[in-house]
Amino acid sequence: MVRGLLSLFVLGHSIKLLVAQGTECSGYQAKNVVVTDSSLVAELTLAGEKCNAFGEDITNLKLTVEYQTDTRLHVLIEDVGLNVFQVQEQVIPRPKSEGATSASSLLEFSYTEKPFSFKVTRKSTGDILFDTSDVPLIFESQYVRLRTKLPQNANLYGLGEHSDDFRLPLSNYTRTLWNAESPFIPEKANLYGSHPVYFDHRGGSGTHGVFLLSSSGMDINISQTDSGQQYLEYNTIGGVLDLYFLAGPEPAAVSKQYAEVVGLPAMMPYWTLGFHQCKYGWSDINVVNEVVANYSVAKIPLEAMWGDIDYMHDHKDFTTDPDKFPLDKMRALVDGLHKNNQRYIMILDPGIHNTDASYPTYTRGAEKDVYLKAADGSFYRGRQWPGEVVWPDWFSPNTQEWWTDEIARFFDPATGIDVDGLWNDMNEASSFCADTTCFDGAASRRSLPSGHHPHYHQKAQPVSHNKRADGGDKKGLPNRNLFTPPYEIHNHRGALSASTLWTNITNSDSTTQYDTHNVYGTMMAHATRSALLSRRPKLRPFVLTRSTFAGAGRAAAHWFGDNGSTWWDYRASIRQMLAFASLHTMPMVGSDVCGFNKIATEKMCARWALLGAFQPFYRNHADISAPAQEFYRWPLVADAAKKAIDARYRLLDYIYTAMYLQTVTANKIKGGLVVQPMWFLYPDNKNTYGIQTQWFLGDAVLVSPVVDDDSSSVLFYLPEGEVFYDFWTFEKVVGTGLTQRDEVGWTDIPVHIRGSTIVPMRTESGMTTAEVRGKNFTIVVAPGKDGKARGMLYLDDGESLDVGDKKSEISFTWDGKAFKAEGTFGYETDVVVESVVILGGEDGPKTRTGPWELKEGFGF
Ligand SMILES: *[C@@H]1O[C@H](CO)[C@@H](O)[C@H](O)[C@H]1NC(C)=O
Ligand SMILES: *[C@@H]1O[C@H](CO)[C@@H](O)[C@H](O)[C@H]1NC(C)=O
Ligand SMILES: *[C@@H]1O[C@H](CO)[C@@H](O)[C@H](O)[C@H]1NC(C)=O
Ligand SMILES: *[C@@H]1O[C@H](CO)[C@@H](O)[C@H](O)[C@H]1NC(C)=O
Ligand SMILES: *[C@@H]1O[C@H](CO)[C@@H](O)[C@H](O)[C@H]1NC(C)=O
Ligand SMILES: CC(=O)N[C@H]1CO[C@H](CO)[C@@H](O)[C@@H]1O
Repeated sequence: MVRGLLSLFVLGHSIKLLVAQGTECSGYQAKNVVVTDSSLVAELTLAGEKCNAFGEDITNLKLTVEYQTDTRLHVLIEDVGLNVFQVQEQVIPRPKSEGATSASSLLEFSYTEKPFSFKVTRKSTGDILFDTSDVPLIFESQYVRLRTKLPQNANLYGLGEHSDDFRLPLSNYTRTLWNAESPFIPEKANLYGSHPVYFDHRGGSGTHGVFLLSSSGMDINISQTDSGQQYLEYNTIGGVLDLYFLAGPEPAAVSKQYAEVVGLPAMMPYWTLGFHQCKYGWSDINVVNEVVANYSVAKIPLEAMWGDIDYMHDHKDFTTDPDKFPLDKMRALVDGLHKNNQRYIMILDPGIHNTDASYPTYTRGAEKDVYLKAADGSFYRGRQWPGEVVWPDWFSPNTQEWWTDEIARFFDPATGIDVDGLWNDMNEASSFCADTTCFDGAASRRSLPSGHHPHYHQKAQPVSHNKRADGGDKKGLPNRNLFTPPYEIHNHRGALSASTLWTNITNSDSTTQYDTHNVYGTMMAHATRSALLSRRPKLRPFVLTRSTFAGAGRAAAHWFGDNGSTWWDYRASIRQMLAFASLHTMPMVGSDVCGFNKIATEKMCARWALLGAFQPFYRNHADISAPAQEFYRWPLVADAAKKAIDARYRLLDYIYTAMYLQTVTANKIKGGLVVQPMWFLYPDNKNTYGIQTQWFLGDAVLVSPVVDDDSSSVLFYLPEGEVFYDFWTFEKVVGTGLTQRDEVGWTDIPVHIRGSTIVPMRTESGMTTAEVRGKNFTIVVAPGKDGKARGMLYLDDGESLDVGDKKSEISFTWDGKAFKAEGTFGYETDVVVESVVILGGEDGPKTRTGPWELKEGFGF
């Protein structure tokens, strides 16, 4: 008996393995195919027996193919009953078809009837971009598998959030997407966000993108078959196959095409490009005041101060600690900052403390019924910074109103704290609950050592969750095991529900956390943005979020979470920035400068101050357990920071212009991205494909920092024969490939201006961005090999949500002899262009002196 059971179990196991390899599943058959100029619709019916690999096969599917634009092809495979969960429109409003046809499209869809498979081909080259014929499609209640063949040595990027190589490994590699609090940003692990989009770069024949619009937990396996065929395979635990193919063919065009699907990133207020300082563990308000004063004494520009959870009373949102951070002193701090044109930003966590009868935030939320519910209808509870907490259900109809009201009350300029932006942390959502007994357990620490994660060891229990009729409402199939699904994704925190909200709880719109887990943080960021908008309807909001999902850039900026003060993390910040800014269309990103956990050393912090100054979001932040690391703490770091911030602030309008271009669809300038990897600009040059320690800020400024531990040497790449100019000396440099530079000082960072560009710079920087806005411009012309150059300057008031016509879009051209500035000049300013500097002349740079007003075109 026992033996029989055992062999049955072993047999079951090997069937699962065969099934996972796809040899046992028969796939689908396409029938009743209807083709029009712009679309194809077909029925897909299970072609054989159900194989029930990890759940139950769904017999009838519907395929819809739509040529939406000439560069975007949409392929949707969904259940005929429309019960399988699909991401809510409020999370990602679906892009409309713009009337492309199969004839006008750059892409072509073709299919095989049985077993059903499809191919996407680039017409101009005949290149097969996607081909699912290797193994049959599996579409089950709790497991969906789709595999595509890829070329050998493919150049793949994306599928964040991760801290792995920027160009993804091709063997035995799994990208798990399941948002998780991830101290120390471990390698080969799911981190705080989920971005199921990859870029496949095929050198001269073009770049394309593939976006799977799914918030389901998944393992994306990238490897080779036994016969050596390269593949990428989606293994999701639910959802439909909602695929967008983006044709490029230029890499930056793929970024723009992706943004058109998930939403263009929000335009940032000008001041947010200043330097920010934060620390968890500033013990009281006096210390915060001292930090502000010490930056001023050290003459290091400080734009914004941040309040971590220290300011709260017992870590409760919307409270201040009466002894350490009393409200009157907080108000005085913020007043003082504002008088100096500085800013203040505060943290809010999603967990709301629920056991204190005199905590009105909780009570008001309870009255409005905004919290997630447990099986018995009571509020679902867990443990977070304040102790026991409940969590807002961002899909509940009253949640926005409650959150907006709490924000309006607490941050009321007349009676509360007049913040300039908000920070959403712990919103994966992170729970300190390791198991069901946690309500009487002790509070955990924030920074669990990696490896020390709570695992559930609970038996699988089929959970019947179907309180509604078979509605065809895309809200999730009934009768699934939502707690311990049969296919186990490689969540580095352990079980699906470990250290987060239980996946079997139901949201108020009757979807479940099982399907919506990965959008929780993004929903919070959207709610926070809306609250800030109703508080100050005319101003652009600023929200920083830890957890993200595809399209989160519409609402928020992002930092890379709780990294460490190590050279490894310093390097990781570059590849993480490249992925978020250029692929995931979230340009306002950066890591905690000088590192969050552990001890920052003087030399490393000096290098990081320089590196951070050339990344979009520039904030120094450290953990409570880490020693203070403000830039003024060490002379070397202070010098590095002053030099770095001076350069950044002179480039502020150049960066702001790139930010503007990334937030609009216009294709006025090729590129128009805030950060680009080198291969975006040299797509034919194979040497650039793997580079992850250099980047372009905008499309002119190439940054090549020292990256080796405690080193003074750097090996960087300047493409052969291309013209560059040293940013610091304006000296002309012709690229010779890999270039070694030794004795790079601790306050130095190699930066070049790419030939053929024009960079508008302020003549001087200032202690705040407000001061910088009063400085004049000098326009730096960097001619390319052909002697020509072009660039752009965007100007507005820096903060209005809708600037209307009050903006200037000025394009600059240099044809080798004549300089021209033309465009629109709707933004009124007294600031002038003092001079135009033409680099690369026989006897060095030539300066032409103005002044020219920024009221109309000019030239010489
Ligand atoms: C995907 O890769 C992971 C990790 O290597 C592996 O455990 C899992 O079985 C793979 N999934 C499938 C369906 O092969
Ligand atoms: C595949 O990767 C896993 C996890 O990184 C590792 O344990 C395993 O040894 C690797 N297998 C091969 C064949 O390289
Ligand atoms: C500020 O500087 C003063 C004088 O150097 C020093 O005593 C104090 O510890 C510093 N405080 C902080 C918070 O940096
Ligand atoms: C989720 O599953 C756990 C473990 O089976 C169970 O204790 C809990 O009641 C379930 N919650 C809901 C909301 O179904
Ligand atoms: C800008 O240039 C104008 C005209 O040359 C000059 O009057 C003004 O003082 C300059 N502003 C600054 C801040 O240097
Ligand atoms: C500070 C710290 O622990 N950094 C670690 C970040 O994660 C990588 C990869 O797991 C480690 O190598 C670093 O040491």
